[in-house]
Amino acid sequence: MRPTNEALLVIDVQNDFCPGGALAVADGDAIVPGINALMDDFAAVILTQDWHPANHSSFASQHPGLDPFGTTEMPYGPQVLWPDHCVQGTGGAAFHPSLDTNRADLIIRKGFNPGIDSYSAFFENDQSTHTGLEGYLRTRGIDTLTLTGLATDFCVNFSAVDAARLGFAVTVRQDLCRAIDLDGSLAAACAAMTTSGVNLV
Ligand code: VGL
Ligand code: ZN
Repeated sequence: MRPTNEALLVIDVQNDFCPGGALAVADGDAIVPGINALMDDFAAVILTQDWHPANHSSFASQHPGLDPFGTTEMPYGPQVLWPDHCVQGTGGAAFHPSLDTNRADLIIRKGFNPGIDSYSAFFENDQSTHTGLEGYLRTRGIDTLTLTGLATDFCVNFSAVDAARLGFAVTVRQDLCRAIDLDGSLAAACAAMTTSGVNLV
């Protein structure tokens, strides 16, 4: 068992990011057994859940004439447009049925504000609106994080970079993550994480 200053953060292991889902990540479900096993090493396990209203502005369906996987300009900067996914209360937003959610101390939902996406577990995409996770971790005395989940190049990447920027020691278990890999986004994410001081293993 790891010391109590460490937490395992499991990012968005939800049906819509697994094969058959609305925004399926290749092999996304393959990481579930390894994540479940890793939970046994940690006194603190935290899950995140992408949790969008049906009219979320990151959905291409809300932008007539624009297609999924294109980019648009939002007040807070460029935003990739996605297929409708992880709509609150739907089966697609539910955790993968094999994920051991019983071990979770905290489930943090993100992306619930219709006007702004939230890749990171710490900040919405304006990079200033807090989700509350930082305060939770600090008040529990947690300063060291291991990240796993989906997708490596979006929500894992943004969460890892923000955590490092906030001063947490961060390790990303690449074997327990899978990527969307849109136009080189995986390579760019790995470079960004490394530059930020994230330990990619
Ligand atoms: C994610 C795209 C849109 C993720 C969430 O979990 O990586 N990617 N929403
Ligand atoms: Zn999303």
